[in-house]
Amino acid sequence: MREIVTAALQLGPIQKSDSRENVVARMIKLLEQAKAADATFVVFPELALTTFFPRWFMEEQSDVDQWFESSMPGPATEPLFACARDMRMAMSFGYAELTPDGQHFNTSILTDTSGAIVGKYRKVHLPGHSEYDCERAFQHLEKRYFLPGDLGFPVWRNLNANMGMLICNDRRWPEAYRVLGLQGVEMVTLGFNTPSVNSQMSNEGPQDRLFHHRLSCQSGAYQNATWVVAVAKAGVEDGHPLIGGSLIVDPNGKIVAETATEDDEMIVHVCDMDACTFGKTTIFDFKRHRRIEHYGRITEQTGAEPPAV
Ligand code: CDT
Repeated sequence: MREIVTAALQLGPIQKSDSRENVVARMIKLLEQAKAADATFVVFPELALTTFFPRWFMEEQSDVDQWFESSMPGPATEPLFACARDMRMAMSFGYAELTPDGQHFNTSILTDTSGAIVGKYRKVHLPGHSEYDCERAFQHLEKRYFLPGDLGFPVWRNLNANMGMLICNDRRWPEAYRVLGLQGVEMVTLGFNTPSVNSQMSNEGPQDRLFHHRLSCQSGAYQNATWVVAVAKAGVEDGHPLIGGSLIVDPNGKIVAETATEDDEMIVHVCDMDACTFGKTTIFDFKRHRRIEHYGRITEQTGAEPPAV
């Protein structure tokens, strides 16, 4: 058995006025709870250090850049790294990354138990729009503030397991999981900020949103025989509700733990990486069963092309 005691550390809402220092203090408190539960691996949400700022339309680049980190760790996040290092805990969390040459990404990192950053992923599937949209009940401006990720979907060896990261909207795309699956991934971490209502369809509420979220995580886990740890930033941020429903999903696609609140909350599970072996060597033994000669459209075509009527 290759067991990793894994904690999903959900964050409740972060308001625009909350400082990074305040958020990091909350993250450290959760880290301590996870340590008390014997966890050696913890997962925090997407854009964990700030409010979900892409809901706000900004024109001035200086207003945008205040939400980004130009170093990791930086002055505000160093105490989090120090705490994780002292407690010998590996972690993954998301933040807005500003590179030295001025590029903006929605990023997640993976650390080992010494606090070293061993993996970085930049969100590939950016939902929403890039200009103010008065037809929507609220804005979702990820396409305005971020570039699409340029690092692909890598998998790293960490804690004696094959680990990969996705970020929020990526979980809705089976291609993203499959690229990780093709590298033998055993643990997929993903943070999310998912509004509780659809800004373009007012009758799609929290129950539908949670259904689609669970469906996406459970199918990704099952079809690639991997653990999936999906962690929310939840609750009401400056009047805008986000779903909770942080999950740990096993390689059979079953939910083994789920949060019950929309606040800071920990769920923990002993995840055995060897539980991935059965699926990977039977029904999802890719080498034996995949038929790539028929999958060309997946990489040759972006939009749907129905037959002529
Ligand atoms: N953060 C993020 O990717 N949220 C999206 C909202 C989609 S609606 C524009 C999600 O897929 O949950």
